[in-house]
Amino acid sequence: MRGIQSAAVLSSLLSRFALAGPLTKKWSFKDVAIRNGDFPLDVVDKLEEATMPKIEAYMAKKAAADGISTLDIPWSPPGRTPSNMAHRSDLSVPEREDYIKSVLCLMSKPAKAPKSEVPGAVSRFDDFVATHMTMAGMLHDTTHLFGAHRYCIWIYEKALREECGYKGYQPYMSYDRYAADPIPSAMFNGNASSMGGNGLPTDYGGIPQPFPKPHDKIPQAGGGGCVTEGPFKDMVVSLGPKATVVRNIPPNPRDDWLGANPRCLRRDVNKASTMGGRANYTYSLIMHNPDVNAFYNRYLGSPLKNEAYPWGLPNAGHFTVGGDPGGDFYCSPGDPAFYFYHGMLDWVWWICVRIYRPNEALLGYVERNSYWRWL
Ligand SMILES: *[C@@H]1O[C@H](CO)[C@@H](O)[C@H](O)[C@H]1NC(C)=O
Ligand SMILES: *[C@@H]1O[C@H](CO)[C@@H](O)[C@H](O)[C@H]1NC(C)=O
Ligand SMILES: [Cu+2]
Repeated sequence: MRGIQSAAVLSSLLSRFALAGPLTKKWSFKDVAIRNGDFPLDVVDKLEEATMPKIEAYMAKKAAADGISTLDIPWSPPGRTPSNMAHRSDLSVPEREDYIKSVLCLMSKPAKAPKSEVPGAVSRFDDFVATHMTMAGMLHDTTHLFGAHRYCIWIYEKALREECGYKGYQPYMSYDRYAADPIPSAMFNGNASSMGGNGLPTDYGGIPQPFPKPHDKIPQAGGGGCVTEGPFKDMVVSLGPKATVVRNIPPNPRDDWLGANPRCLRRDVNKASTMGGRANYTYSLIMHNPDVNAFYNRYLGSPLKNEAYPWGLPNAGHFTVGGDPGGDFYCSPGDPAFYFYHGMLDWVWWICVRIYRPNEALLGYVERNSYWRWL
């Protein structure tokens, strides 16, 4: 019982924007904001809407200065215009299944990484894990964090599209919708259109955090063992672990962690983590930290005083699934949920840039051309 108001509107939009040729009408955000009636707009969704006119104003000004129409702004890559960008929506069940099919396809194709360098990569999916593992130092420094992860999402999305026939774009998970109860959600309920279920019960003791007590760990939520339900129950995790948060994972045979170490996907779908990603936390991060140092400190988790869930947004995302490899700083893209929470972080960046640096917001359109929402 999903609440997309009109599936017909959705499919006509999809064919207009993503499948058919460029649209002749001037693009407007209002045309494409498809809403799921089960979820009222949260404060961050409203911020997104409220800041869209800044982009439109910037585009109009730029076009006027160049003496061209908005539709003729030179976009990169060439040929992309606001009118043929893909726009976000909440995906229908068949659309979610198409996405899942393409991820399974990537997992069934041989790796391209040279065997001599990444002997443990069993599939094309693992190439992206190996990239994140080997470039982690650069990907996570302050100046590169957002852009580098946008790139990670974009190259993965490109592989799903070009190598596995996926017609859509990488969806993000809207944190707030999962925060109070992630386990039965459309993302993790373990059915055929979910991103797989929770892990079996284990006792791994929670996830250490660099904060003072009582916030020195994200408490364990009861899982942490192998995922036994949903499309990824038979997935073989091979690379790593390098910095695992779960006990009893055999060490990788190579000291660069890139050897074959076949094992199950483990998760602890964790409400204590997701609660730190509620919309009011995200809103406060965006609106109350206008200088970049404050923003990064808060983003990366300097604890909010008197908050029960003070972990920053990235932790709220990563430890939504946690486990192995999701909870491993280096190997986390080895859980396909990675691209969903990083998609959310990327969306937050897009909103920040629109508020604080609107003339750079176009960069948001360069590498990622859509913000599709899973649900
Ligand atoms: C899986 O769960 C989602 C979300 O609750 C629901 O929309 C969908 O119909 C379910 N699919 C099946 C096959 O039960
Ligand atoms: C978010 O809302 C919750 C529930 O109302 C509240 O306890 C918490 O302090 C709020 N946090 C922020 C950062 O606004
Ligand atoms: Cu990363």
